Parts: sequence; C-alpha cells; structure tokens
Amino acid sequence: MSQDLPSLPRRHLLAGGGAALAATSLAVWGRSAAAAETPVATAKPLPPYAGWKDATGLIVHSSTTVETRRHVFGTSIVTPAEQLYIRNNLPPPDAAILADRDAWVLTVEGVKAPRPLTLRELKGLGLETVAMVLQCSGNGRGYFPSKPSGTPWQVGAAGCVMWSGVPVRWVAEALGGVTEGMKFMTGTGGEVLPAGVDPKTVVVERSVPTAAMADALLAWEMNGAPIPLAHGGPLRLIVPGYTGVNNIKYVKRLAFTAQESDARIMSHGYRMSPPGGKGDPSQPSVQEMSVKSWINGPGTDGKPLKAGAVQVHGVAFGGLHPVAKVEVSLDGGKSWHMARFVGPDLGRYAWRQFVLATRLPVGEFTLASRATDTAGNVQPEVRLENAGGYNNSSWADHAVRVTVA
Ligand SMILES: Nc1nc2c(c(=O)[nH]1)N[C@H]1C(S)=C(S)[C@@H](COP(=O)(O)O)O[C@H]1N2
Ligand SMILES: [Mo]
Repeated sequence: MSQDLPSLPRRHLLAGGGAALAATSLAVWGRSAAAAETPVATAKPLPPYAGWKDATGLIVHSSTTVETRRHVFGTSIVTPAEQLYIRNNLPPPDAAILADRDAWVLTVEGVKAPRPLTLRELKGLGLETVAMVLQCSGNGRGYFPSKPSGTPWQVGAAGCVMWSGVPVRWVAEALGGVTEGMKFMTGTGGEVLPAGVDPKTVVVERSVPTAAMADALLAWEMNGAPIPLAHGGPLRLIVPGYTGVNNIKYVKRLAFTAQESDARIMSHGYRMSPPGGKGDPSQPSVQEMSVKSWINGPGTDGKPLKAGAVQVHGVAFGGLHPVAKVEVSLDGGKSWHMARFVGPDLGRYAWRQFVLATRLPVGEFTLASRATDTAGNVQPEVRLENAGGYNNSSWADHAVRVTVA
C-alpha cells in the first residue's frame, strides 16, 4: 500500500516508520496529498500545560502545536476542550496568571477615556455568548505538495467553540467611545517575551478592521468553563469570522489604532506570499476566513468500513457569511448530492454539521464535500498556492479515500 502514498510528507514517514504508518493509513488519505495521521503509538507526549487533554484524540506536532484527529471530531457541533487544537507562537505564560483570574488587567487605548480595567470590572460591563469556528490560518497546510514551512496541519487546527464575555463595543462605550480616526482594533498577547530580542519581532499582536468590533468579545469562559491557560485564560479577545491568530490569548492590551500593528507577526507574518517568496507588508494579510467544509467520517479512523448503510458527515462554515448549503461527492467530485444540515444553528460564526445518508458497496471511494455560503461563494476545488501554506479551502485536498470491505 505504501506505493499509493507518493506525496506523503517525508517528516511523517520518518516520524511514523513505514510499516506502522501503512497500517494506520490504509483507510484514509487525501486525493492530492496523502493525509495519513501520525500513529498514536509513536506520538509525542502532550506538553504539561495541556496534560489534561485527550492524548489519543490529538496529534502532538510540538509542545506548542497540537492537532485534533479527524475521526475524533464528533457530530454535536461544539468541540470539547479536551480535543481542541493548540497553537502557541511563544511558550504560554506561567499558570500563576490564573491564580486570581478577576485581578487580570487589560489596558484599553484609543478610546476617549482610556484606563486599565480588571477582569472583575469587565464582567460588570456586559455579557454575551458566541459560538465561533476557531481555525488556524495554516489549517490544511499539510495538503500543500510544496511543503511550506510551518506545522503540516491537516483538518484538525480548527474547532467550534462557545465563548462568553463582554462585547468589545460595550467596553469601548463604557470608556467614552472609540477616538475618531481609529481604523483598527489591535490586541496584544500577555506572554513574557524572551530577553535580548526586539519585542516587535516576537510579540503576538494583531490588528483587525474596527468593523470586526461589532461581534468581538473579551471572553473569560470557553464551552461553559473558565478559559484554560492553553486557550488563553484568563482573558481572550475573540474576533468571529477571522483566522485563529487574531483571537489573542492572555490579552493584556486592547487598542483602537490609526495604523495596523507594526509587530512582525502582523507586518510580515500571515501574508499571502507568492510560492517561493517571503511575507511582506505589500501582500494581502490572511484575515477573514473563507467558506470551507470537510468530511469527518465514516472510514477515517483506520478501522475497516463494512458495506451497507452509512451516514457521511462533516463540518461546514463560511467565515464572515453563514454557510448556505453543502454537497457531498462519493466519487471524487464527479457527481454531487445535497447534504442535510444536522442539529441546531448556533449562529453565523459557528460551523454546521452536515450529513448524507447513503449505502456504500464494497470498493474504494473518494468522499468529498463542497460548501457554499449565503453570499454565493463556493468552496474551490483547487487551493490558492502561497509560500506560507495559508487558507487551504480546496475540497479536493480535503477529500478522504475510504476502503469498504
Ligand atoms: N497571545 C497569543 N494569542 C494567540 C497565539 C499566541 O501564540 N499567543 N496564537 C494564535 C494562533 S496562530 C492561533 S491559530 C490561535 C490558537 O488558539 P488555541 O491554541 O486556543 O487553539 O491562537 C492565536 N492567539
Ligand atoms: Mo494560527
């Protein structure tokens, strides 16, 4: 079977060992780039700050990058904290910052009456909940044949999460409103920066257009519990519809600014650079998410799939626009069938679960899904090539090959 995996990233072969890898990947691989998962047996351990997570459901790429396994995504919309991916650009702060959560201080700038606010004060200013797809800009990078540097995420650098907190616009109002001429909302992470380097080159600081403020939250709760350190507790900026990096963890500063942040992660990071190129401020920034879907099962867990009735299921979301419909193909995109949405609609920023009830006879099938949003944007067949491996929404790359016995 290994000859069927020509484009498997070499690092996976080295990490897994040929035999173990072939055994676990028989049932699942993408069409244009192999999607074999790292075997559990050879997995790295979870980092201590995330030791409470469900190790068997996760691929640990490094101590700061942990991915949800495709077959582990459930069918009831919300991604449990134990299974949610982690991405830290810097080591997370010490857990001591959670000892007295309410004492956490956020400085707010670019408003008429700027002043620091404690989390305790923020809790008094408003309360809202939003269900939101949190997705790393590089989710799907593992399917780029060009093997861009960065974590080779497959589908699992994403989750649908419930966040509770105070709407940013109410915080701004409480401080006299946003100062005129401020075009951006800039959040700064509270990590301790390494000594001896220019802070601008390492700080996690991102700017989004102030329009994003309409639905943004300063959140202290995730899926019904205080936000764990791994996910940005005690306080996190939530910017629905925008890629993961804009959702600043351990947020210590919120500023309405005339210019985008000049931190390197903003000016050079997360740019749509031409293949072979490097990020620079003239290139488009990776910001709003675009319409995307993928199939999560059946047949993605490495176990043999029996012929007969199946419920082909997955997730679909639209970025700034809600998802309107999802089609499923059982033949690699030659023909498409309308899928049905499952379960409640948790709002425009949540993903929808979808299902196609069908029967699969003995054979090999390439299952694919293609979502369309309410603005008419259709998930593309082909990825937009770029040096960083960002924004992969190609339905072909996310297809899964299943063997029915
Ligand atoms: N302070 C801070 N916020 C951050 C990051 C970080 O390194 N530091 N990483 C960003 C990136 S790139 C992503 S994809 C998401 C990951 O969120 P999660 O680890 O809760 O899944 O957080 C974003 N917010
Ligand atoms: Mo990310």
